[in-house]
Amino acid sequence: MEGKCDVILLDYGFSMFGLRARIALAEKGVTYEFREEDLSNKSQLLLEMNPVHKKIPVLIHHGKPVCESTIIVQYIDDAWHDDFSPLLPTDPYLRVQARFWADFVDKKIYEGGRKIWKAKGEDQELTKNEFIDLLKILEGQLGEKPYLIGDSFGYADIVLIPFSLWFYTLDTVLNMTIEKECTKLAQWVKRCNERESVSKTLPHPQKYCEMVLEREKKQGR
Ligand code: GS8
Repeated sequence: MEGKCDVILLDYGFSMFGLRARIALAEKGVTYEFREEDLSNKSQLLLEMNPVHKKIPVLIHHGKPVCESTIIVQYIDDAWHDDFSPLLPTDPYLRVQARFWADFVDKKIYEGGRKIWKAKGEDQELTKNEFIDLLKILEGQLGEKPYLIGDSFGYADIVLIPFSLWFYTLDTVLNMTIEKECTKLAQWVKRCNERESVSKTLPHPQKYCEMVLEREKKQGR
């Protein structure tokens, strides 16, 4: 039996990346200690455990650090391996498919969303359309499947689902119509939220949206 102190998660607020680790830990039923970092005054522990990137999330297991959210989720799947709740499929081709789509989320969805917030005026309209196009690509991958890689919720879904908070926020604050235009994705979000690991970890989208607005106000945007 592992004690709570054997597993520590260094995290911050509702970071998209930290949420991935939290959902994976919940899927595996792992008890852990959650340590909130102050990113403007990082703890010595964070600097020691992630000297390369100095970023959250960091999972510390038996005193040893695992960094980078996608790697953390894969580690959680290996370290708490069982036959009932694998996050990655066993079939080698499906495994790489899961990794491919997780990589797509990191490279395209994350960057696409950030671009919208940074852009202004006409440029912003362009970035919004580009983002919808990216979401349509994800819908193509979903097809008629319940989850991104098949019948079960797993790695690629965990990597993507925190970004559903952005969808609601973009629709509300920047008058986008993601939910209306991407109905398949909206259904997938609903399906994921039926899992306790997701619904108990993600904040309510409205609450997240209010936090984003608060942050924007503070930054004078
Ligand atoms: C990204 C982590 C990250 O950006 C991952 O874990 O997947 N590729 C990494 N973490 C941010 C907080 S979330 O926006 C962070 O720790 N920033 C602190 C800093 O940059 O100093």
